[in-house]
Amino acid sequence: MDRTLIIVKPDAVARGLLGEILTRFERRGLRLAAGALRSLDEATARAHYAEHDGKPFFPRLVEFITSGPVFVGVLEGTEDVFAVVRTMMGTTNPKESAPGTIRGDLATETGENLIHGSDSLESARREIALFFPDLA
Ligand code: IDP
Ligand code: MG
Repeated sequence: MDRTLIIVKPDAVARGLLGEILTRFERRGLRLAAGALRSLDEATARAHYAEHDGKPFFPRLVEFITSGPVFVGVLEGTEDVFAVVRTMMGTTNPKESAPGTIRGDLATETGENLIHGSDSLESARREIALFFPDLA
């Protein structure tokens, strides 16, 4: 069974959208294999987003993701679950996200786009190992 990592970002937790977001995945038929509220330290945030190190938005991204509690979870329930989750999230820039997606229904700004989801099976494996080493 494939698994994928989600992070419900500080903006979503602060806005009280954690339940709404998890409900969408559960109603789709996905299950939480693990999950917890956490406050990410800078080293973990930098490791998680290492592919973006050096980009103009990287410092702000690390500052944002460490700015408050996040919910880190592992979803499972179907083959290519990462792709199902990515489709449900919507595009990175919420202004372009389709209605019906999490970002398209609930967000407007790229810097506060509510949710992270692994972008491939390889990314999912790496990210799950970072946050839930017991599951890897
Ligand atoms: P994704 O979250 O849709 O996979 P990525 O390109 O992996 O998008 O970027 C990671 C995160 O970095 C985004 O979700 C967003 O929070 C932030 N980000 C990406 N591009 C920009 C940008 O151009 N300006 C500000 N923040 C950005
Ligand atoms: Mg990404």
